[in-house]
Amino acid sequence: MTPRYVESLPYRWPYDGDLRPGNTVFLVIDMQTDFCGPGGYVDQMGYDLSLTRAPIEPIKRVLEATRAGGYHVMHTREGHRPDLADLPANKRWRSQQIGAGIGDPGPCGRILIRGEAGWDIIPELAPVEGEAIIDKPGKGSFYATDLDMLLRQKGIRNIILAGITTDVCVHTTMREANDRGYECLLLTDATGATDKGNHEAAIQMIQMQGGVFGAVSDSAALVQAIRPAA
Ligand code: C5J
Repeated sequence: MTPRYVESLPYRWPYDGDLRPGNTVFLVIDMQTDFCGPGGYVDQMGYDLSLTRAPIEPIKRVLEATRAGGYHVMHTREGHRPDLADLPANKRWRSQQIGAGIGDPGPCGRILIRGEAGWDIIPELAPVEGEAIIDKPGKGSFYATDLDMLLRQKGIRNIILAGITTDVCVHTTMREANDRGYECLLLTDATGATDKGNHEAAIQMIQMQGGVFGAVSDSAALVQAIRPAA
């Protein structure tokens, strides 16, 4: 095997240079209208949508490169059943406190409910044929989903993470993946949070202890690393 690395911090990723289309997935987390579109959950809470929309263009570029290179691509969506059977009472109560009750009607349909307009992935980043979509009720993409099973069935060991929000669903997923032995890379410009300081802190945390959950890089370095040799 010829080793292949992405320039990243605090180490060149992946740790052993085993970066191939067959063992690597680009995982795009929760790029749903509810998190980055007008009238969605994040908008209803009053946060600055430009922060959660910033990763759209970098994600597009990485999608183009990973699809062209034959890498695995998967997407996640956070959301709940229409009868709210999978919505913990405390999660619902907390969302109501900030004026965006999960399950309540909003401009994009019922907030964070499966099947509603606000819950779906934004058209710019729509999955294409063959790309798995993981529907999850929580922040982490492994909890109460079949993601781990799909990854193991496909022989995937490396996970490149993008999406929103850096400090919540992306970080929780990276931590879950790291504990399961996956080799993780977070792309800083292909992620975004509802607060700039929290985005930066989440990136900083990963770089402690020699890469406590993996490594961080950006979309340009990733595209460069997987570009076919001329
Ligand atoms: C949140 C997410 N922040 N996708 N979800 O509730 O990060």
